[in-house]
Amino acid sequence: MEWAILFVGPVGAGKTQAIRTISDIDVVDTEADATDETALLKQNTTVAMDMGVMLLGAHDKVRLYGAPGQDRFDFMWDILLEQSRGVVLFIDHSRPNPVGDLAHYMEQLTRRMEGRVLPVVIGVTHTDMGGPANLDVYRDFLGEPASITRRQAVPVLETDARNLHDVKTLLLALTSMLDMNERFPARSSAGRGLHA
Ligand SMILES: Nc1nc2c(ncn2[C@@H]2O[C@H](COP(=O)(O)OP(=O)(O)O)[C@@H](O)[C@H]2O)c(=O)[nH]1
Ligand SMILES: [Mg+2]
Repeated sequence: MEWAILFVGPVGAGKTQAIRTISDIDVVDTEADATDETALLKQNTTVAMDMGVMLLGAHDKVRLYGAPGQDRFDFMWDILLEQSRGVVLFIDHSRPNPVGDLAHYMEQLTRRMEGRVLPVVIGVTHTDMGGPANLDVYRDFLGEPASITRRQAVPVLETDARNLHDVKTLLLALTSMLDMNERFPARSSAGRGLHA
């Protein structure tokens, strides 16, 4: 089966890097010179999307999409989200307000998912570059379980996007959640399920 995972998060958080780290094919990217304020942050920025592919076991081919970082490519989000079965949200721990970034992206995801239930995992990057003492600030913000997935907690994992083991661990968390959802589907309405 062929399916997709969407990587989202602030510019510079590590989306492109993570896809490069894990992809089994050469990453298709559409990096171009940034012409606006994001140029101040990075020399190049992802203007449309990145795409990699991860082969999972003998049967699954997982497309890895990196969402564009610039607001004017916002419409891409909905298209990519529509095609994806799960989301990896990268938070750059060293940014001035990483919990604010988490709040922003969770809000965006909740709004755009419009009732669909997609598993989400958080990869906290750049912990080697400063920031809060530990990851509890994110877990405290999310509470348990986070409303975005309704019945699933959102794992928060320290991730260096350059490190294969870290990226694999993050994706393993996500695929385990998908697996659980398939084995134990949510009851679609009260009264059905056990005795249906
Ligand atoms: N120091 C450090 N650098 C990282 C980490 N994760 C990713 N990077 C680097 O951060 C830079 C920006 O990552 P990139 O994938 O282009 O960000 P994107 O805008 O989210 O696609 C790249 O040079 C990455 O190699 C990390 O945990 N620590
Ligand atoms: Mg990028």
